[in-house]
Amino acid sequence: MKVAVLLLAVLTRAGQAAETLTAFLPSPVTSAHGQTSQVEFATPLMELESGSLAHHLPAAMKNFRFAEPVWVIGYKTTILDAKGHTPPENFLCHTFLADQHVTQHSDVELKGIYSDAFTPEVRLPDGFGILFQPTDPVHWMPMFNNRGDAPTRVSMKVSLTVIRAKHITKPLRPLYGSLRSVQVPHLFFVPPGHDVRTIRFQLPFAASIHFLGTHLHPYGTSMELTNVTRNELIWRGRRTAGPESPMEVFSSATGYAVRPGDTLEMKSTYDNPSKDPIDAMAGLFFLYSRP
Ligand SMILES: [Cu+2]
Repeated sequence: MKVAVLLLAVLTRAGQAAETLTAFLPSPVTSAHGQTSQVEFATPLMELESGSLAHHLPAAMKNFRFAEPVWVIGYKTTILDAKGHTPPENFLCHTFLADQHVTQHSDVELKGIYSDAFTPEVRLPDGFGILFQPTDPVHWMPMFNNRGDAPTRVSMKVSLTVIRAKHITKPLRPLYGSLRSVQVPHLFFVPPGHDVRTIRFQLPFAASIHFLGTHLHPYGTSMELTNVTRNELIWRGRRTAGPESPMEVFSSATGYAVRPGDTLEMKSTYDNPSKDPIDAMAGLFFLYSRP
């Protein structure tokens, strides 16, 4: 295998710098669908003031394109301190990598992937990928939280697992994404005690859901998705252990088929053990295939 060096070629377009990702590192991930590669990038060290929530600074975002067609099959984010170590506190809110700025409240379909503090790594079900063409703009949006009393400096690093289209040996099925929050604006505050919020919506197309990942803040305990029309619980995601432990994800090669017109209900649960309101977000990131 040819060892490539990660190279960010800077193209000048209309006076603005746009990056083209042109090179790929060898990846330890194996796939029956072809040789995998790794693409890595990071923010600079970002200054986070005490109390900053869902903090997204323009200097941390990236806009780029892939130099060739790639299938994204995995996405991992890591937070590093100024010395390059993983800090004990949790400064990751959530991130999106998509062909557009990801909005929280629309029926917009996107090509993209996400991560958050309790789902820092997403691996697609086997046989599926998110296809990015060289013509697709790619926007990376990292968001930080600093709930501590002191300012801090951290960076966010991304490792994407991709299969370059020219390395595909067995076809992958494309997945498309959508994001729903229980409310807009998506940052809210939960009073002390038990807090349940629901929202109902329809998907405007027939789809099979293959992946569901949650975005919660500390003390969020579960997210549920129900097909109200069919009176079926699609999935309930909980913590894998205590209050700050990773969240479960829904990942299925078979998928859950949604018919046009089916009404879905999303439900979030928080348990705030303190005497004060706590910051919260509650959403589901969907990845689905079209029939
Ligand atoms: Cu958040």
